[in-house]
Amino acid sequence: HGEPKPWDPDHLRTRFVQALSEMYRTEVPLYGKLVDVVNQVDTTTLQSRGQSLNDLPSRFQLERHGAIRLGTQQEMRMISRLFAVMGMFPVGYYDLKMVGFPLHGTAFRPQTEESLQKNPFRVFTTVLRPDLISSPEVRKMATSILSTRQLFSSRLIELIDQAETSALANLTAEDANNLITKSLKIFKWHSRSSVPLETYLTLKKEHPMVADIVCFPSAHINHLTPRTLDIDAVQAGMISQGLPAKDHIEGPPKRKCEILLRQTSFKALEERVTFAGDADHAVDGTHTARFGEVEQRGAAVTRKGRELYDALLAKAVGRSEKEDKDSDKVLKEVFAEYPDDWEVLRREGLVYFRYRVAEDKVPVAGAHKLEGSVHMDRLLKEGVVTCEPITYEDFLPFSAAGIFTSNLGGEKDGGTERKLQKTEEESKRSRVQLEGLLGRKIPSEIDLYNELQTDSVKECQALLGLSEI
Ligand code: OOG
Ligand code: NI
Repeated sequence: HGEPKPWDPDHLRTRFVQALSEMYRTEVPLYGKLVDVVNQVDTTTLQSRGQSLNDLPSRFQLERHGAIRLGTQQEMRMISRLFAVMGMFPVGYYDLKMVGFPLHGTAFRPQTEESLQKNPFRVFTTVLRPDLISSPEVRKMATSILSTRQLFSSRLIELIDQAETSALANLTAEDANNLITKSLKIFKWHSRSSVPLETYLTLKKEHPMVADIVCFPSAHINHLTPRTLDIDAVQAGMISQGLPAKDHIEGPPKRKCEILLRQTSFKALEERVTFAGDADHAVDGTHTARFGEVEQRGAAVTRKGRELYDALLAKAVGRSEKEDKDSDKVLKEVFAEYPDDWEVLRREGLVYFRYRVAEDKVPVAGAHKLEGSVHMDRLLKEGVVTCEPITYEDFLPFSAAGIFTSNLGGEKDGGTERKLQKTEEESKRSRVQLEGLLGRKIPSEIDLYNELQTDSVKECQALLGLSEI
């Protein structure tokens, strides 16, 4: 093996998330507490399986996602170049207009199975859309303040430039260290606002997100989320340790076969901020933005699986509003309709799977009995091929938006449906805008999972010398 090369994208990404996690631990001590709860819970969970933390695949050791909100197109373009150096590329389009935020964005993450295996760190990255700021004065104020912000130092831009070209070969380990330290500055919290309190309050009145983006010299990371094996236990642990946890886990209910993403969080902190003073003296105030979150990841679902998930979630929300019943209980009842057995989920095409030829079944040249076309069900039954669900690597920020729109969709006059269509078309347009800005298509996450599954079937086919599976 040998030492990883300092400019290996996977290696840079791992170093970066390590550094980011350390920084966030000192900035938000509650994050550190949360990580400790997660480690305790995971250790206990593994003990009950006769395992220890060291038995987890390496990707689990420091699995995180973060979120940042950027102010301008230039910032978005530059961050996409920085993330590419770390082996992270845009996946999935998220139009936050649907939840009333003047933002849209994508998740930067590794795309290949190999990179994901090493470290699946992902950053949910949004950018402000000034066209969605309703007041022309506020829009002007926001864009003018942002126009002078310098998130990226000139040395960092130089390093990114070099990394993108053949000059990469000349970059040293020290340059790599520099890239990490200079990048961290972009995500760092600043308790000193770049604007006077009055400006902050005007922007906040338009939308708290606008103030959060515009009033600070950095694009502070607003949360960093560890992955856990048992989110219900973490939730209980947070409450028993006095962390300000929210009282409800988002996403699907607890199941035998976990799908998609279950998340919970502790509430945003009220932080002291010094605002630029009118005269010589600064003014003290506060800002709430940064919070802690934890997640449990399950299997990636197919389009059909996602449609069923969205439909059941909407049904559950509708019912718990009408019946005024405990929403977790209703969720559990409604999701009884979602198959909870891996083989059923596989056969019904609800979940994506990674197929592999069983180790002892890889045929010695010419010695296998199979020929031509064999059905996957038979290969699995005979133990020639094994399969495991593919992990969901993405986000679900629209669970809430989906619920909202389908509730409206229940109206009989058809007016809402028309409105929704318009939103979808608008969404398509803004997606194309973001793609233009990034200079590349944003693949849908579902297409990527589908490709992974198809490739794994092809791999089995080739190894077994079959013409078709
Ligand atoms: C959106 C963050 C989305 C998640 O876990 O769904 C996200 C925001 O910037 O507020 O991190
Ligand atoms: Ni998050």
